[in-house]
Amino acid sequence: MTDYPDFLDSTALLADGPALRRRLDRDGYLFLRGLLPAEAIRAVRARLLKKAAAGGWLNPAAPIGAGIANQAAACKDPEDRYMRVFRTLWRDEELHRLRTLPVVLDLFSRIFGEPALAHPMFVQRNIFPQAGDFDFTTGIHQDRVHIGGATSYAMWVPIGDCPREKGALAVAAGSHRDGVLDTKVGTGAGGMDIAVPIPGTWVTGSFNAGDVLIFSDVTVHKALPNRTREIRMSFDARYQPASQPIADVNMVPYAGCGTWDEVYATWERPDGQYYWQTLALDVVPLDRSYYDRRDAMAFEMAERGDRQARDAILRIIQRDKDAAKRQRAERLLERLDG
Ligand SMILES: O=C(O)CCC(=O)C(=O)O
Repeated sequence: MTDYPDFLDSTALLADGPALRRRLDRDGYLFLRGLLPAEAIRAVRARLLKKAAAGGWLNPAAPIGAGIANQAAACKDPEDRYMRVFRTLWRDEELHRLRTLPVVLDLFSRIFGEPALAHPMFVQRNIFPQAGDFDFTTGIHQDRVHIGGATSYAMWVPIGDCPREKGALAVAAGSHRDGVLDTKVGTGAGGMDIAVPIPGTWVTGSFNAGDVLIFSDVTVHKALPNRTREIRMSFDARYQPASQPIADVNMVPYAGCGTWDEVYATWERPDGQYYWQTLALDVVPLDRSYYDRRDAMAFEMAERGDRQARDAILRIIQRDKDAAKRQRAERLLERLDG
């Protein structure tokens, strides 16, 4: 995995929207060096590390700035002990502002040839080092089933330098041409894995603070394992032409982080809050058929005691609106963990 070829560097095309668009359509991704100011990334890193340290995630014997994990606290989304600390990081106002910097919105507007919308919802990730009994490496997946709406593009940004061995992202170049692939229950994003051979060619690379990776919602991707002693911090935000439909799930804060009012109550400055409310957006329901299929499979597997279903079961408990389904999932989780 760490010997995958390097990303094709598209930084030289930065000013040329149509050329970026052609490359994105051809390869399914763009790797851009230094798009974001490294200083702004480092400042957010310092803020998040302070919160991570306060939550007990960092080794107290090392300087906070080194970001060395307290492996005894290793945890992952959506576990309670992860969420308790994570929500303080996700709510960080300077983190939110990074994804709507003019340099980012201008880039996507150039690529789309029309004004770009940054989805209000985005993900911030904290990946503890891989250890014998702990692994939080993001599995192989596509985003479309989780994001819905019109075609959207992710921007993946490590919060700090991220060499390959710290768990950089890898994409299967060209895989977007096969559209949405079949899924099965697994330990990948949203408790799903891809069920068919992966098309395309895996590429990856080492990131410096400020470098970004952009990819389409049908480009297959995964993370490399974090083999360092540090927590790998990153965020992934999504963008689309503002005139296109956006699914309702992208309009709310990350699950478990409260309402927008609760998020913004922790901010010191109002700029950047509710920026989407002045836009005439076409908000549509998420196509939930992929989740419905996942849930039916996960229940059936969990009834048989198959622990592969655990992540999907956890997600039902954390996110499903149907109380009866949540209760069934809780009973099954107890049995799986029993
Ligand atoms: O950061 C990761 O580990 C996974 C990122 C990802 O899957 C995404 O950006 O869609």
